[in-house]
Amino acid sequence: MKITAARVIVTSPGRNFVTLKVLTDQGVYGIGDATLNGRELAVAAYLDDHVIPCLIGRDPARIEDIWQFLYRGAYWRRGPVTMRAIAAVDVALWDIKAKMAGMPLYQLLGGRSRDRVLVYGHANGADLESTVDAVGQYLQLGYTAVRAQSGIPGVAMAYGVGRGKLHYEPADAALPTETVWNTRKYLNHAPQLFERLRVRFGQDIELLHDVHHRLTPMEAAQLGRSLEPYRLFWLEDATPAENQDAFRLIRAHTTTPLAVGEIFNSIWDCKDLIQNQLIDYIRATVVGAGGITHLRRIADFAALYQVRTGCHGATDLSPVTMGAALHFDTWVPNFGIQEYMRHSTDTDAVFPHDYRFEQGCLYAGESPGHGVDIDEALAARFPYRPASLPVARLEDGTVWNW
Ligand code: KDG
Ligand code: MG
Repeated sequence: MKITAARVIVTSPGRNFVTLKVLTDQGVYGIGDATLNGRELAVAAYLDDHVIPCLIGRDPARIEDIWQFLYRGAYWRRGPVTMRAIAAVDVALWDIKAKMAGMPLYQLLGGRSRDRVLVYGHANGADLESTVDAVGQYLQLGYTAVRAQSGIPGVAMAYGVGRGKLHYEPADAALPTETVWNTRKYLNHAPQLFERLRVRFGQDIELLHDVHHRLTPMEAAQLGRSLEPYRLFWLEDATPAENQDAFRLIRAHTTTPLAVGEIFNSIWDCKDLIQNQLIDYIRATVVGAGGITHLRRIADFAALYQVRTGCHGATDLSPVTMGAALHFDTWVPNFGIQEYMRHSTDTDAVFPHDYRFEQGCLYAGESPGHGVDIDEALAARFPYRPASLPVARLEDGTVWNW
């Protein structure tokens, strides 16, 4: 069996996606996601110029060898652009292998570890009351785990507050929108949100919160401690993770569970946090961390330290990533939770898929492969539109972590 061609499809059915389609001499093809929010064309060029020419003529069954070739062979290892390109190839090859075997992907990975995949939705509102209402709407839809983000009085455009009820798209303009951040107001406000949520909805639902890298380690420790009465499922990205030792300080001061890793792209980003048990959930995902082949390695390593998975699943990860992640989640023994931000109806139409939502859980489909395709004719009707993530500044003008 040989790879005969591969092409990159860039489409924007409500937001931008980069998709790789790998074709073979047996008529079977595979699909992989390579979307990198705000930097889509960089990955498309990397695939077109440097990766696809190396794939032609190779045996698509040699997934591990092709992964090593693209990773070690580039000499310049890691990085979001390279690793997303490798992920797209890897997921497309797993798709081909599973289609050739006539099996859903989770069967090839080792079979089911669970019946369904617990997901969390994204509730947000401009103020406390509307955020509490938004959480209520998610519970009515059947969710049992909800991430809550609220607007903060005096902070224009706080992180996580969207313009729609079920969708949140931060990449809102061709050039980055500049937002303003105030840590003091946030630290005063966040506990009030979770106090209200527990009073209104009780103790049995799972609540999550994303700090989105905004705090220093000591501020994060203070927040974790002030949220302890509300028993969060996790507090995410409490401080930037380049300096992983920072999490020692947070850990020393709070029992609130910590999640990190949506911007990680290899096991080397995760290693110290995991082996020093500084986090509880690892957020690395299929598209971000080199595909199924590499994410599996991260998850197995994390299992040694009782760290569980919590794959990133915002809308900038295409349905192809969601499909592949659900097969991964169905198999992985140390599963924690899967993020699930719903895609728009246009996105769902461009990417026909067989996963489905029911009662707060997603179910991987049973069709051979990862169960997600791309309608190329429809995709062509949604051309690429430049869209950048925002930038944050402190009130004095200092650039901060968005
Ligand atoms: O592209 C950036 C988004 O994926 C990110 O802001 C979403 O933090 C996020 C999350 O937890 O889903
Ligand atoms: Mg996040």
